Amino acid sequence: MRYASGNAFSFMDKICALVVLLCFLHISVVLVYYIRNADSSQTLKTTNLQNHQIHRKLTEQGVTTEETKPPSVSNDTETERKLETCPDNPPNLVGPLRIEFSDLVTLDLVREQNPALQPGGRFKPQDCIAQQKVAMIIPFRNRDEHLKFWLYYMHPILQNQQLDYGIYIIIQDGDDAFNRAKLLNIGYAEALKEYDYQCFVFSDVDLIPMDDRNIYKCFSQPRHLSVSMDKFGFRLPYATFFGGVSSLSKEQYLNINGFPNNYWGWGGEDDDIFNRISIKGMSISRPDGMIGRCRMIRHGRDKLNDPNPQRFDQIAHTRQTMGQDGISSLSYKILNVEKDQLFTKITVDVGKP
Ligand code: UD2
Ligand code: MN
Repeated sequence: MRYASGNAFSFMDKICALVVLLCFLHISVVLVYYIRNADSSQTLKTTNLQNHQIHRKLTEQGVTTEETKPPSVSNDTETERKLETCPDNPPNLVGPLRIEFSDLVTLDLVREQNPALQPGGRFKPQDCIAQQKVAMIIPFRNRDEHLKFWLYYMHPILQNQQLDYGIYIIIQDGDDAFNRAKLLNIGYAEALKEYDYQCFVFSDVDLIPMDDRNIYKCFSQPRHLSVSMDKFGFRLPYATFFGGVSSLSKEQYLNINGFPNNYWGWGGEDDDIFNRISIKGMSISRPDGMIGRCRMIRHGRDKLNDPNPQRFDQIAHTRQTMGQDGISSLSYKILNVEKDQLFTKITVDVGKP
């Protein structure tokens, strides 16, 4: 059939008009929804990023974002209500986490996603009293790419772990060989000047736990937290390994006179710390191998951090040196302090090898 009758034509016209009208209605409704949701599109862009799960939990648990914040109470009795100590097993932990290092992360995104932080990267839970006040200490020079990921993953994890914590990035100034252990000592001393911390977590900037049940707090013995690393095929490289991430209470740290100040360059300082702990009759506590899995951001050896050729000789003499060399003999100069919502950065002159 090539032509339709006149009647059929006008009938078709009506149908067409109806279809056009429906299309128009559909487009308007879609448009209205689109405009109303434009604000949250920023968040949608990052849906592939793991933090979502954790953030949802944080909001449920009363760590509020701008929109969900309850109106402030002028009457103090409400805020002074008796809080209980946070439980041993924080209720909102997620368990295994997907950790990947995607380019989408920026410091501004991390700031946006962690509205409950106070200047200095400080946080304490609102609905219970944290079991421990923990200073997170990171030895640092020229690793901004890694720091970004560390902050992105760690802030939500630490909040879910219900810790009263602060983040201290200790930056070695100048071009001398890197001195990781001395920077950790400085972090201990500087953090304590600011708050009554009872526990110190010492973490490489490039290590992220793959399970938030690996709680970044202190235990009855010094703790080694990074027990199974991707870089070592998720096993301990050797039984006395203490590198990566560790935690010591103030008492445990003082008992070993802190860490050595004279390991310049890569290696050995972690073994010296292990020696100090065992010489003082303490043992190492560790999470189980599955919970203690973690990822290290792949990297080459930094300039100015060549292997320390004296390390084997130094490790052999910890017993003789630890009394004089440690927190008791620590000396350094503060060059700059920067407070950000996400961290306190302290730049120091650590002296010369
Ligand atoms: C291993 C240990 C580490 C330490 C080191 C020997 C692991 C996961 N970690 O790390 O704890 O015992 O051997 O010293 O096995 N850093 C800078 N800028 C630099 C150099 C180092 O920020 O230029 C910091 C940074 O936090 C880094 C850490 O020092 O993560 C350790 O240095 P590394 O990552 O180069 O050494 P790595 O991975 O062999
Ligand atoms: Mn590393």
